[in-house]
Amino acid sequence: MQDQFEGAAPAAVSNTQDFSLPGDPVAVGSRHPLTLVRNEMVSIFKRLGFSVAEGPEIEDDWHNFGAMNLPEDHPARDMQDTFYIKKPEDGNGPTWLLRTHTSSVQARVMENQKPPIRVICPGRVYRNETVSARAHCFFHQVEGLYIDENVSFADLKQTLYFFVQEMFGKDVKVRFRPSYFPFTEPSAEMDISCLICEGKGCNICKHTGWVEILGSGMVHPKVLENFGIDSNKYTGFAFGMGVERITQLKYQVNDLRLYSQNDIRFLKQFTGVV
Ligand code: 2U9
Repeated sequence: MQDQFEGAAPAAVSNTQDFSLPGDPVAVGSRHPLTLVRNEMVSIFKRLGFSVAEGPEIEDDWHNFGAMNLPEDHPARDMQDTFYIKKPEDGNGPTWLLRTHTSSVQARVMENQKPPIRVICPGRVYRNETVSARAHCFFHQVEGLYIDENVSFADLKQTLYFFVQEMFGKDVKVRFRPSYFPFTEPSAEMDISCLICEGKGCNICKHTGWVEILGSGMVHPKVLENFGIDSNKYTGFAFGMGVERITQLKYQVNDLRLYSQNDIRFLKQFTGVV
């Protein structure tokens, strides 16, 4: 049979419809602000040679807590803070939970790769919190891990300084404050000069001129040894930050609930932002 389009006469031209009129407008969607900021964070670290790893949101106790040097009696392990799916007392077998940080992904990377390791792990994490403007039962993190010979705290500082300059501009100032995390020693939190008041003091920075944006430190030797990495030969740094926090500072979003309410009036403000 002859192809009906080949050499076929043109279709009859309708005299009741004007095909030259513009079509009905189609609403154009936009990327979620957390996706935009996550992508930007990932792109900055990729430029520094980090690769991206992802892992499961449902984790076992070892990858989320044990391997990270969180002792049995650490408060984070409490039912109040962690969503348990199955505890050992529920029956035989391992404890299953919703990961409380993406460190569990770095743990899986360390299990499967030898140093040098340079990886960032973006993803959703869960904490058993009452939902409010300032807390949510899930949020998003980007964590990083760099292990090699001769990695120092100076490397950590320079990497994170590069990150904030790319993210917030060259005028941003940084400061490190000593802190404590079971998985890093020494540990430090990093503040940046408040972008809203430029350090003069406002509600966002609680009139200090500084806002905290991340936690970091040198990987605890016990964590390295948990994965058979010789802590006399290798050192490493790690960091973790909340994507919601970075987005709050970049776009002045002051209620965490806005991120998951799907209110089109909120989301459409990001149309056109790539
Ligand atoms: C390995 C070893 C160490 C990841 C780190 C932090 C410090 C930290 C918080 C920031 C705000 C979580 O989103 S938040 O609530 N994170 O302060 N995270 S060091 O340390 C690691 C990770 C993996 C193997």
